[in-house]
Amino acid sequence: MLRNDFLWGGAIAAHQVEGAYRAGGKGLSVADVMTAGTVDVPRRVTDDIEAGESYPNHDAIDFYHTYKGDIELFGEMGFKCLRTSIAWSRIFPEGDETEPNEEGLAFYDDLFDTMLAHGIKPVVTLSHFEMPLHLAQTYGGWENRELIDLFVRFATTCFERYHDKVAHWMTFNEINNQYSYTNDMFGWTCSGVLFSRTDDPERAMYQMSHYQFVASAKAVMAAHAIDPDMSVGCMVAADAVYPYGCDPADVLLANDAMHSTFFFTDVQARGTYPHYALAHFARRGWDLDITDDDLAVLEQGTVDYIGFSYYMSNTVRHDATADVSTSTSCSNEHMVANPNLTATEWGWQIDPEGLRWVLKTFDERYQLPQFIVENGIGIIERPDADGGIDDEERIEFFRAHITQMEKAVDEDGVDLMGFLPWGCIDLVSFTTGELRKRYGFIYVDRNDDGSGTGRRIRKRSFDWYRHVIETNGEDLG
Ligand code: BGP
Repeated sequence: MLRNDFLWGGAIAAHQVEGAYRAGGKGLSVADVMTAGTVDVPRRVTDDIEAGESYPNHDAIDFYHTYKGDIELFGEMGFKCLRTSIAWSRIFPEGDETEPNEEGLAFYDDLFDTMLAHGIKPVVTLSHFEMPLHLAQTYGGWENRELIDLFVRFATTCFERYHDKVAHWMTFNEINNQYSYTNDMFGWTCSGVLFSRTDDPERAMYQMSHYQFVASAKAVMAAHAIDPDMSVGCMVAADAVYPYGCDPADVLLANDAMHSTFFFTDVQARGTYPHYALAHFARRGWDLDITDDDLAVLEQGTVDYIGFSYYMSNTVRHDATADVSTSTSCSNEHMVANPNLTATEWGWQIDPEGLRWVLKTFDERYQLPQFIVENGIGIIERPDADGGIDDEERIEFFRAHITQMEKAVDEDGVDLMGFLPWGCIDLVSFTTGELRKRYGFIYVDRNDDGSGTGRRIRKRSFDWYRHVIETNGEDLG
């Protein structure tokens, strides 16, 4: 049985929905210089906004202007909460101002008030792939230690302003994406750095992660000091990694591959660097900028819960090699397809039991509350002749994942706070910038070529999910 106050809801992120990229005094963010891509063509990061290029985050689904109606629809589904992010560049347009932008703060005041008026608790990510562009271009992104204080200023400003409206926070979205240091996009979105321009991308990744760990821990401490009722989690992309076979080489490889997640949760949940990481730093001969003061901060600022996204599992085989430099689904060069699973059109392997595996594994490792803050399936959809959208595939996807989630709670004793389907309203894909990769219970009539009325249409899954929430997950239809 799920707890009575189980947080059913949905998840979105500022840059993937809001649009209005110049409105209300907003500065440019790293997302504003990312072009549109596809599953085969990676998004490009441009130095400036190039004339004639398509930047899908500039308009997104125009949530900045439509949020009142959209939130009403979420309320109709019975959402208990909605996860979104605060665009850092709405609050500190350049990132290094000493005073925040009041217009940006007021926007989120009204957004959160609107949610609360519908009985929807805001769950907020502070940095979801949208740091101010100025910090990336002038400071060198998270390679620069100064970003710690700038982030903490931003975080503190938000905690002080919204503590009576927002109880659940997360610091850095999918902080572990940058573990894929052969892929420029992930360095850019997590840290404002193009790995291909660094001398040693792997070292840069660990150094930037360290500064973010310190910034995150300081934010946790600040939140607790401002209002002890606020809880702050980490947020990682948790993809289960399986050995392809029982060859011990595969098993060891899969175990190591999980460091792409555990390295980040180990530091943020336990407050110390794990032995395998210290051994790795020593083996590489790196002298990373990690001070004794930093280590003390990490120990004090451990997170209150593990927030994570779950989309797929991956499988590794020691005698296989894959090109992962543009992969959106795996950071491991030994990745192979799992013959037991099917995959989406974007190559993401569908594995509901992998969600239970992740929940069990985190619980056994940390004994902390967990929060599934993203899960979902991207599908190409179009309204049928009657104007409706019959998304049975999405319903099946969620039915299977929620079933496994409930087993993890009932049979494995996992302490679970909530479940938030990603992209509860269609939005701009992060990895490809496409709108055609639709995740929502609500269809948005907007296409990649800019056409469409913007009209919102309830898909069949809309009523299905409303019923799931109504029965607290007892009846999955
Ligand atoms: C996660 C991100 C989200 C989101 C989701 C789906 O990596 O936290 O921002 O977009 O994945 O990915 P995509 O949009 O590429 O399908």
